Amino acid sequence: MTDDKKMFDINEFLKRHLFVKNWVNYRQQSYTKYELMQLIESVEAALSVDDTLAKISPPVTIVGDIHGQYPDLVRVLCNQNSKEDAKKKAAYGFCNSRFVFLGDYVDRGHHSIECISLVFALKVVYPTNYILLRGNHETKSINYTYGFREELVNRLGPIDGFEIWERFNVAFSWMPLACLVGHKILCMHGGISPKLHSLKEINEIDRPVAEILPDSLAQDLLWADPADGQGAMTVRSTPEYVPNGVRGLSFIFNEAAVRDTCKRLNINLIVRAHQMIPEGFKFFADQKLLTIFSAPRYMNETDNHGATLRVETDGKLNIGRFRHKKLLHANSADEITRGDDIPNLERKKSGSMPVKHLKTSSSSSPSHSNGKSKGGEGLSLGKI
Ligand SMILES: [Mn+2]
Repeated sequence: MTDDKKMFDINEFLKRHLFVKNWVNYRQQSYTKYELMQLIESVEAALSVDDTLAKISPPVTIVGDIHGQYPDLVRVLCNQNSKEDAKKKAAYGFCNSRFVFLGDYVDRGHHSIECISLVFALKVVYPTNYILLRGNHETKSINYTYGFREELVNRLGPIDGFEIWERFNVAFSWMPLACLVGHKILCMHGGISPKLHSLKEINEIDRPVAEILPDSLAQDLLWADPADGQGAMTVRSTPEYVPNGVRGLSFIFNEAAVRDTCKRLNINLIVRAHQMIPEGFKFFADQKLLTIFSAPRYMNETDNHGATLRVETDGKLNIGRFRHKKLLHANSADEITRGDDIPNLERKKSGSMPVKHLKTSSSSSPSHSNGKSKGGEGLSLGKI
């Protein structure tokens, strides 16, 4: 047994991902084949415990596309408190909050391995607090092409990199395809489907789903888009679903499809990701569908916000928006994360590991206190 095989410890692995020094010039993690294989094995066991339609109760934070933007992911994880929580000095952060991720952790950005390793480690350490839904980029045919495979091969070599890429895709096949938050909010990566008649049908999709088959319910959950901005497809027009010409597969659905689905499934809101939104979030169909996108300054090309959605216990919704870090704080010093909260590690006394909570008032932080002025005003799902 080599040294690296003796050393793998999931808590240390998690800690090193969250205690990142100097955001601006942060260095990427380095990985061994052995630890990634161990991580994948552990996460498969944790993922398989969730139903294909996972369930979680509020309070919970829902996060959209990440796409390899590691510093932005860490900020999302470490800033999940509202101003009310801060006043009450409530515990917060990645170890005290529940999260639903809507998929697309990998591809596009430069740190797919860090992003997927971090969320996988969180799932292993806090299995009931983290729901990791599958996005269309968590499929082999997509992440072969859009960055993940190339990143693994470049960093781990052609043989090990390719082998680990194959293993990651097996883990992806265990990810749930949708999540029900508090009985009334249905989450998925892409959208709804003409094949979705009851919530039970989602659970009837057996995992592992190695391949997302054409014209399947799974494909629509991962790929469909709302008709917003599609012009010709008016609000009440039929058909409710038309072929998705932009993606070349699945459907575009209209407002009537959203209303009918909510009624049929007895839900109040559908939350999905999958599309870059300049504001970070966008409502559709009389606020019955919400798109959340959590990769600010996507691909370093668009000056978009990121956003996350916080669902409170009483059903109130708060949307937090945040900017890409580099734009606002080009000269910022080290930023401290909650690396001291890793379980089974002795908690450091004050001074030895500084814990400086990020300011919730800053627009660079995904604070949820500003949801009111950004479209969240008066939003409540009531009892959920
Ligand atoms: Mn997507």
